[in-house]
Amino acid sequence: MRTLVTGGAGFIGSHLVRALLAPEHRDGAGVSGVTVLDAFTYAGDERNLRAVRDDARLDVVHGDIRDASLVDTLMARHDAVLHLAAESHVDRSIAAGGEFVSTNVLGTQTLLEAAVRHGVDRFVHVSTDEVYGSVAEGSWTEDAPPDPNSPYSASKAGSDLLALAYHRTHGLDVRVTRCSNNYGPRQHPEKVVPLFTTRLLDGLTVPLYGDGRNVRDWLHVEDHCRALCLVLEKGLAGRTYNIGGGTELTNRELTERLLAACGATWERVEHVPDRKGHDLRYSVDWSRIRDELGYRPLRSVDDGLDETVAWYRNHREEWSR
Ligand code: NAD
Ligand code: TDX
Repeated sequence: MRTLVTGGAGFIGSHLVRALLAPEHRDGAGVSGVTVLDAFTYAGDERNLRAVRDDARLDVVHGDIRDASLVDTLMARHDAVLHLAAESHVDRSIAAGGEFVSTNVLGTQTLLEAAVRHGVDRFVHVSTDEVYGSVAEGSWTEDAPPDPNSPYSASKAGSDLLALAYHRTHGLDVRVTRCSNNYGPRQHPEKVVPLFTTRLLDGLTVPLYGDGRNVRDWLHVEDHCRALCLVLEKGLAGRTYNIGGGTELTNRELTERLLAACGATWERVEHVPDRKGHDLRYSVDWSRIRDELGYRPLRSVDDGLDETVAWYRNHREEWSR
């Protein structure tokens, strides 16, 4: 199976490409080769693919998912699509939403049209838990209606619903995943874990939004990628899978752990005005992917965060920009 990974030079995409090319996936997922399609925006980085760039089974195409002609040519040569390319940062979407609608909605629709035209076997659309909006108590199941609050999550909800509509209308084998917050090596330093880590390592202060009581479910990126491989291999057409099972932390708790891992104290925390429309808590019920596909997360947040901080400490050449 020749697989097209959009956004494969980004944070999660580059971990996924490594996972797909790993020996245990050669037979299991039947992946014979991987093509990365990535526009190399500010978030895409050649360095993220350094470990696999000499692998003959990998082809990297610099291009835009909104380029219908390029997408059509590529789709004709692939059996499966893992679609991760997106504008991904909430704060940027609050500052300017245009690229989010253009890339996340129109880009996804361009890929779906081409996938139908070429009879692609499987299309995994990588969505997010943010499409459900905030939940004060309990956890969203896949049946909860989307109720997004930020321009980012609204654009992801649009693309998520389009993907499911292409299954219902055209019979395309679409599988949608909605994952919680990822952390791990090679994440862009705009996101809170690498932002705080790199600033602490540089002796700077870190900006904690509002009262710091917002809650996120933190999942190691390798657990997310294992779940995506399972959905590609064993998922069902038209089905949505929540992916979670990390550890829920308030931003204050997360900050506490990062301060400890970097040998710093609360004096380095700057309390700044809250993010507009800041969602209080995201939480997904991930029993479907556990019961149907046998997924469970393997990484504990304690070890995972410590390892992640150690990675940033030891790999300055990979994140200094
Ligand atoms: P990222 O910002 O690190 O990477 C996005 C990649 O997409 C980059 O390599 C970028 O160059 C590429 N890209 C952007 N616009 C493009 C375009 N028009 N054409 C082609 N390529 C383009 O994002 P990430 O954190 O790795 O997230 C990947 C996907 O997973 C996104 O769809 C995101 O919504 C979803 N997701 C992320 C998280 C998380 O915690 N980071 C959680 C759940 C879901
Ligand atoms: O400087 C900061 N200070 C701060 O307090 C930043 C950048 C963030 N925060 C807070 C806001 C959030 O409550 O930390 C929390 C996490 O923020 P982000 O890292 O920006 O992630 P989030 O907004 O939760 O969205 C992430 O998870 C879901 C990804 O960026 C999305 O792509 C994914 O879909």
